[in-house]
Amino acid sequence: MAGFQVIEVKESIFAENDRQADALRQKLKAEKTFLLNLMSSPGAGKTTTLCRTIEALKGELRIGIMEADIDSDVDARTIDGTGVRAIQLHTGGMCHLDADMTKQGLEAFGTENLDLVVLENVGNLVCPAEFDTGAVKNAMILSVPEGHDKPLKYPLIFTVCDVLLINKIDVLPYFDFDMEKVTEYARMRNPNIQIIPICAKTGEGIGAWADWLLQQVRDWQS
Ligand SMILES: Nc1nc2c(ncn2[C@@H]2O[C@H](COP(=O)(O)OP(=O)(O)O)[C@@H](O)[C@H]2O)c(=O)[nH]1
Ligand SMILES: [Mg+2]
Repeated sequence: MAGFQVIEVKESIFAENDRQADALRQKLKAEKTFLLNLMSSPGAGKTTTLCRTIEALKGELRIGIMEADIDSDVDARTIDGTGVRAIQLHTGGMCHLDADMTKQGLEAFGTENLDLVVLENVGNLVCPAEFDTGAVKNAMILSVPEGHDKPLKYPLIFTVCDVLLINKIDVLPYFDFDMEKVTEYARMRNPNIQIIPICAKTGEGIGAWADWLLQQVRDWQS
């Protein structure tokens, strides 16, 4: 027998994170605040989609946006221009947010009077998917230029997301992106995933997305 001990550090990090995430969800439930974790590659259209979502829902819901980035405030400035409250979180080089970082952000933000908080996670298809942030639902955006094979290459993020927005459908004529194939591959990972094609640039499909999100918030609050 080896004379040293092996400790599964990664497992214990995830177990502790899962406990914190569950505690955060319970607190949000008591406050009737819905937290959405929005993930994608950099440039897939998270901030643009959020601006459209705010336009569609700001008459119905009190919305706040938490922007997470390694080190910039570009997105918080953009959201600030929409008139809803925004906060910028800097991860200091980390490629994802965990439940404790999300909790710190929510506490600084003050969420008691908000119906919907969206966390724009750090742009990345790998690390953010590994950590439960405490969100009620996970959403992801895959944009047409990235290609329809991504559910095959980055399975975890498609497994943990409740809804997949296929953005930039305006550029479909220029790419050999196959909507049937992406649907098939995403459902192989997650048979229950909702798939909504959108164009954040023109607003096409945003109505269907906003309806889905509003229903989730109402279900959480009832
Ligand atoms: N053609 C097209 N461009 C888009 C669309 N949505 C976003 N973009 C552009 O994609 C780039 C990245 O968008 P952004 O929202 O910043 O992505 P993020 O990094 O995921 O937050 C910007 O130049 C947007 O104008 C879309 O539906 N169609
Ligand atoms: Mg952004």
